[in-house]
Amino acid sequence: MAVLRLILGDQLDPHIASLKDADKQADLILMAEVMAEATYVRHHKKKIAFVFSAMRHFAAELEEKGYRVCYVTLDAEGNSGSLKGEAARGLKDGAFDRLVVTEPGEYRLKADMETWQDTFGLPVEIREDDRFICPHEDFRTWARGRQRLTMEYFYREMRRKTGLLMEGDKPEGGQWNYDKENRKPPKAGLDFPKRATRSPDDITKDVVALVAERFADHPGDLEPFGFAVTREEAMRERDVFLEKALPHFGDYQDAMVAGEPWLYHSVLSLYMNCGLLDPRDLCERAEQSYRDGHAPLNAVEGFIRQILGWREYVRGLYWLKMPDYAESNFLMAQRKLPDFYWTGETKMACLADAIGTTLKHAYAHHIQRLTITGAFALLAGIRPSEVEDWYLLVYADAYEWVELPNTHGMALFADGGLMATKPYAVSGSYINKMSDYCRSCAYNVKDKTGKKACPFNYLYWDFLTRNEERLKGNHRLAMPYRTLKMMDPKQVYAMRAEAKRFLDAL
Ligand code: FAD
Ligand code: DLZ
Ligand code: SF4
Repeated sequence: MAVLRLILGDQLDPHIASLKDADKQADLILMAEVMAEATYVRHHKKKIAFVFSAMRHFAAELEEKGYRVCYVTLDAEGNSGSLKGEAARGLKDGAFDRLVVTEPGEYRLKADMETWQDTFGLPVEIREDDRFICPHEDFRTWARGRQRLTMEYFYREMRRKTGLLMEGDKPEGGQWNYDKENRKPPKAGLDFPKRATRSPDDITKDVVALVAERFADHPGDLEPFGFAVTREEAMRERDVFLEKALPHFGDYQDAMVAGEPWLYHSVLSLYMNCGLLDPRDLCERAEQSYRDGHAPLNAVEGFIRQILGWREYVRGLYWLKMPDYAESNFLMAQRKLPDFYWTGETKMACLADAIGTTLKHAYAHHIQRLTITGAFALLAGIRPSEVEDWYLLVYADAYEWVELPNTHGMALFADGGLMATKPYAVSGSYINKMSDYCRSCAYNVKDKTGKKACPFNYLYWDFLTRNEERLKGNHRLAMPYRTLKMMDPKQVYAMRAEAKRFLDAL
């Protein structure tokens, strides 16, 4: 008999596992816009518009390829509001003897799906998502028996397995990792490539109107809406990146410039994560760019490491450690998320820019996420679950498999060091070195105490003092702890008093 095949909003790939053996005549492809997915956190308006528009375009792509598609819009009559409800409606009339779906990227939904078979009284086949380069079993095998799950070793194994940037069994150029060459501060006169602007087509216009009406209370700017929403458009974004930005990607990977959201970053995560671009293909194209002499090795290796290394690694870690992973709170952080995360209204120029960009574009680049919004939340001791919800809802590329390890593990050290070897705690001097933010800030980056002192400075030392018992054994923090010991206790006291005043006023 025929099969009902459910495709989720981040599975927009014609090669997705759930379509592999589809019978175009007999089977039905089900896609549904549902309130449960749009509101389990209050997603940024632009993110919802992106997902819905890309879903609608993908449904049209499938129809063009000859599939029978049932697409349920948010306002369709009878829309039950949940994926389970829509699957149940699809199966109700007895036309199908089986439901096939590709595993979702979030634990909560996977756990829900595992109950469907009992509820429906029909086989529900949940297939592994083979868009990822490292299957679950390979990650489990790699992790087995290791005391530390160091990304760098995982990455080397992935390089060997895929042959990407390899010369026989040796890494291209003799080194596995060129990160040391990828930390240049920004300098005046850098010419960042322009990104494509496109006018929304009728499908996107409809979706934008729908989101404006139904999700008016969600955070973020809905317009102007300029994301690619079809595979073709996403491929154009990819090509612009490979041609114009990739050659400089490495050098300025850690740089931040006020008012410049994209720099030399790819801005492709949202397309990879929803299925419009294939990560493997992207790595191969980046490698080709190096082989053609178009982009240098430090740029291409840096870019491939982010995708083949970090992206695959966080996904492996998420599924290996969930659901307990989300529960840890190693630093016992309990403070509420400050209101300015929702408005960007703060005198701290670095946070105002990173949050402002986020609310405007549903995007911020990695180093803003890690060393500005992430580091502030770490230093201020914000409760991990609140920070995680924020990251999950504000970014167009955010799904829990990738958001949670990055926030919980990398930015907040809430897992006690499973993922990061030390907390990414930064003081003002790091931000000043890697950005031009401090020049236009109301605070003085050189000051550690006093009304004008940069909050990152006293919060940094307060963080180290407050967490000394938990962190002093970390050898990567030996130097700052030595410096702390040598500081005048009166100065430490004054910084801690300043930190308390600041945090109490948040
Ligand atoms: P580029 O700088 O151009 O990097 C190229 C690609 O590498 C990205 O598109 C992405 O696919 C991959 N990549 C780079 N770093 C990472 C990483 N640490 N983990 C996984 N993939 C990576 N990324 C998401 O895709 N979704 C998230 O929800 C997300 N949340 C994050 C939360 C925090 C606190 C931090 C510190 C990082 C988070 N990241 C997340 C990782 C990274 O910041 C984004 O992938 C990146 O900023 C996306 O922009 P880009 O496409 O321009 O990336
Ligand atoms: C993010 C999202 C949103 C906003 N809406 C939908 C939706 O209406 N229908 C759907 O199938 N998927 C949506 N998604 C993506 C899902 O939330 C995503 O598939 C899960 O979080 C698993 O990664
Ligand atoms: Fe941020 Fe401090 Fe620099 Fe201001 S002075 S931009 S708060 S690091």
